[in-house]
Amino acid sequence: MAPNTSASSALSWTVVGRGAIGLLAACRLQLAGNPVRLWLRQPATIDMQFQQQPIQFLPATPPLSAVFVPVKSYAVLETVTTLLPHLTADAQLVLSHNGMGSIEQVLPLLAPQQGLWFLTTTHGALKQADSVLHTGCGQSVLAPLNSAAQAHSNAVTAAMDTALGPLTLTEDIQPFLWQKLAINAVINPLTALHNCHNGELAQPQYQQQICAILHEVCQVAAAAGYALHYEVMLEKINEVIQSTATNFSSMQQDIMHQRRTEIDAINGYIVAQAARSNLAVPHNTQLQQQLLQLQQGYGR
Ligand code: KPL
Repeated sequence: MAPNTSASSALSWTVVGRGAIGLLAACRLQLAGNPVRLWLRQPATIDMQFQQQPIQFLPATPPLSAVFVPVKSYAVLETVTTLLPHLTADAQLVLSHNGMGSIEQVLPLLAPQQGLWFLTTTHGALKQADSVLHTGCGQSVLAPLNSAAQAHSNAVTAAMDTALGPLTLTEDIQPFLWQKLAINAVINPLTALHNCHNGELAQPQYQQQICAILHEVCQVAAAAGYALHYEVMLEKINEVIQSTATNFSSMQQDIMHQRRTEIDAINGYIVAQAARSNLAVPHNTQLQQQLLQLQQGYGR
């Protein structure tokens, strides 16, 4: 998609937090001439390096008109609630995280002219002490989630294309979220439980469990009205295992660093949706329980 730079400069962007994907987006936007500010728990000026260039981010100053919210699924509700009093009447919010379930929580909180978007990305980024590395060149899918978002489509689309493009704009994010959910439901908990690289899951001993998890996800997606083709998804999952073979998944990293994981928005979302449709999902249920136990072991 060709970026519309005049429209993107019409919005002044704030990025929430200092996670790797957020900083990657912030650096790319700022280098393209769109000044970005950071919304941090403790407001601060952040100096960092990106592609051998020094970049400085000033703390965000409300009112905020365009906010990229790349926080973990479990932090979305609290983050948006904190942002609400600081947003302009027609602010645009872009959510981006693994898992599902946040959109329906956030939509009712916004005023009629405030737009909500979701962006799902395959870019990889790694944060180091005072720099961010673009470790995997991916792409992103962006969707407006309400009519107030559609009213600002050009400006938000152009900015997100600069930040995390190449971008596909879609009217319906749900099929993309279900596909990503299927990939994360397999790779994330297995790599976290076995404390391994994504590539390890290509070993024969994991194949039966991968098929069982995916089979359940496909059943639940179908019951929710989104057909996921089992064979196609299995191929996609194997492609991601191959293409990210030497990477650790985000959930493996969360467990490794004793942080809370996104298990409730990934396998937990499957379990909750299955219950609504009276479906049994023993494999996803067991993974959710195992991960919750691991987290509880270190008090998360
Ligand atoms: O999204 C990911 C994650 O780690 O959260 C995958 C696709 C599994 C890549 O590691």
